[in-house]
Amino acid sequence: MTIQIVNTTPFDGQKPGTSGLRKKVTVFQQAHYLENFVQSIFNSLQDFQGKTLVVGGDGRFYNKTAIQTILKMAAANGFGQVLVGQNGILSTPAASTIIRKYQAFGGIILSASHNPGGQDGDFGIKYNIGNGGPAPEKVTEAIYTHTTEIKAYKIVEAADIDLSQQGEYQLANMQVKVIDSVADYADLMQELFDFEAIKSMLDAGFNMRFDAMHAVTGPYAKDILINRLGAHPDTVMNGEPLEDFGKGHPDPNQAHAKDLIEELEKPGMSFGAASDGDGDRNMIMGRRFFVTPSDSLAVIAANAHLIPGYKQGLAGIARSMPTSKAPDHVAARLGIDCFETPTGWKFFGNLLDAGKATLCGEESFGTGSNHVREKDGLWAVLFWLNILAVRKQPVEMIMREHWQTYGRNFYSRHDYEGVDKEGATELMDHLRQQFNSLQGQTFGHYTVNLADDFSYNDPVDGSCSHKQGIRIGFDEHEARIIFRLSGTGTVGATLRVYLEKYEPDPSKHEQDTQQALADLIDLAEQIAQIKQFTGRDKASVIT
Ligand code: VG1
Ligand code: CO
Repeated sequence: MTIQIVNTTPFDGQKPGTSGLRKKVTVFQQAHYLENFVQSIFNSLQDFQGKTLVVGGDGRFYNKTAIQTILKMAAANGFGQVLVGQNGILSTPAASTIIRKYQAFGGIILSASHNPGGQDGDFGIKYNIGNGGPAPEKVTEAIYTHTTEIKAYKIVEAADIDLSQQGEYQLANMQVKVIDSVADYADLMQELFDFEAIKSMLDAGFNMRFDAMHAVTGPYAKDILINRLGAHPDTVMNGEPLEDFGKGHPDPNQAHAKDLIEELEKPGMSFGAASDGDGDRNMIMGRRFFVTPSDSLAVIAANAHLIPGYKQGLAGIARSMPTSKAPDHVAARLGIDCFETPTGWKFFGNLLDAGKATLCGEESFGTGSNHVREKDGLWAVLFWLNILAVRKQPVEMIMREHWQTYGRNFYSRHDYEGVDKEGATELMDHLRQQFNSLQGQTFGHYTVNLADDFSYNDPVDGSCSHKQGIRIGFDEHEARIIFRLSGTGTVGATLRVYLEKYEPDPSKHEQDTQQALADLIDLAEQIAQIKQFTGRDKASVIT
C-alpha cells in the first residue's frame, strides 16, 4: 500500500471549543476539511510511532466515513495499532475506558454530543490523551496552530475496513482491531457498583425507564440494565442508535427528553434517566420529580460511602464554576476540598490524575469520577440505582432529606440559543464595563460583592485560563448570576445565564425553582440588558 502525500491549504476556524471541533456535517464534507484537522492532531503529537490509537464515535451521520479516513491517516502517520469500536461505535466514556485499559497513546472521538445529527445536523471530532481524557488547552491550542499552517497530509491508499465484524485487519504497517464496543465499559461498571443489590431491587418490581434517545447508549444500556441486571426489556427506550437520532435532539433535559417524561407518568414508575448523543451526560428523575444535575453531584458525593467502588472515601470534589454550590456544602461536611474549574471536562483531568478529586460534575448534566477521564452518563444512572437499592427510599425523599441536611441551592440555567454573535459579544463587553460600578451596588434585596471574569489557575500544572465566564455575586443567599457564551454551538452564539440562590431554611424548600429565582432572573435582565442585545425576551431552553 502506498502512502500518499496530499497537498492542502488551511481552513479558517478549525479551533476546538469547549469539547473538540464541532461544525455542520456539510462543513466536514468539504474536501480535505476532516483530513486537515486529523493531520493537525497528529502533527501536534510526538513519539506515537508504533503506538496504539483508539477510535470511535456516537454513530451519527458521517461517523463511518470519517473513521475510514482516520484509519488510513493513522496508518500513513505511523501508528502501530488502532482499536476501533464495532460499527464505529464507542460512547465517550467507553472510549475513555478503553484508552486507559489498553494504555493507548490517545484516542479520537467522533461526536457532536447533544447537538442534532443527520445530513443537515452537526458533526464533531475531539482528541483524548493517554489518561483517557480530553486534550488539555495546551494541546488543543497546538492543534489549532497546526491547522493554520498545514500544507499537506498523509493517507494510505487502501480499501475500506469492514467495521461490522470484530476481528483484526492489516492496513499498511498498522493493525486495526475491531473490538466489542460495550464489554470493557460494562465490566468496569460491574467492578464499581453492587450489581447484586441493584438486581434484587429490580427483581422486586422496581420500575424504571432509561431513554437512550436513539443515540449511542442504547447498546450499553441494554447490555448493562437488561442483560446483566435483569431489568424488563421495556426499560430501555429509543435504544437503537440512528444516524439522525430519529430526528430528535439527544439532549437529556426536561425540554428534549419528552418521551421519557411522558412514560414516567405511567403508574408504578419509580425512576427515569436519559443520556445524550455520545453517552457522557445524564438526567435523573424520580416519579414526577426532576433532580438538578448540581444536586445530583451533591447526592452522589454524600452517599458515596454506600457504593463499593467509593467506600474508601473521596479525595475531593471538583465542579465547573457555573455549577451550583450544592456539592461545596457536602465537601465542607466531609472535610474535603471542592475545586472550582472552568466549564469543560478537560479541566478535571489534572485534578483526577493527581488524586486531588474523586468526583467531578457540571451543571450541564455531566457527572463522573476517577474511574475514567470523561463524564459518564450510565455511570451516574448506576450510581443512583445503587443508592436507591441501599437506601430503599424514593428519589424525591432522598433529595428532600439532602436539602434538609445541607440546605437547598435553587438553581437554573437559561439559554438564549442561536442569537446574533455580535450582539452577544457586546452584551458580554457591556457587563465587563460595569465591573467597577456594580461592586457594592444594591438591587432590591441584593448587594453585589463580586463582579469579574472568572480565571482559573490549575493547581497541578500552574496553567492559567482567563475569561471563563462573568460572575456577579451577592452578599445574600450566596446568590450568583453567571453569564457565558457557549463553546459548543455551530450557529450564531448561545448565551447561557446561570442563576443560583442558597436557602438553608427547610420551610422554604418547597418553592418552585423559577419562582424562587424570580428576583435574580429580573436582575439578570436589568444588569445585562439581554433583550436589548439579543432581541429576545425569553430564553429558548430553561434547565
Ligand atoms: C456545554 C456545557 C459544558 C460541557 C460541554 C460539553 O458547553 O455547558 O458544561 O462540558 O457542553 O458537553 P458550552 O461551551 O456549550 O456551554 V458534551 O456532552 O456536549 O461533550
Ligand atoms: Co455529550
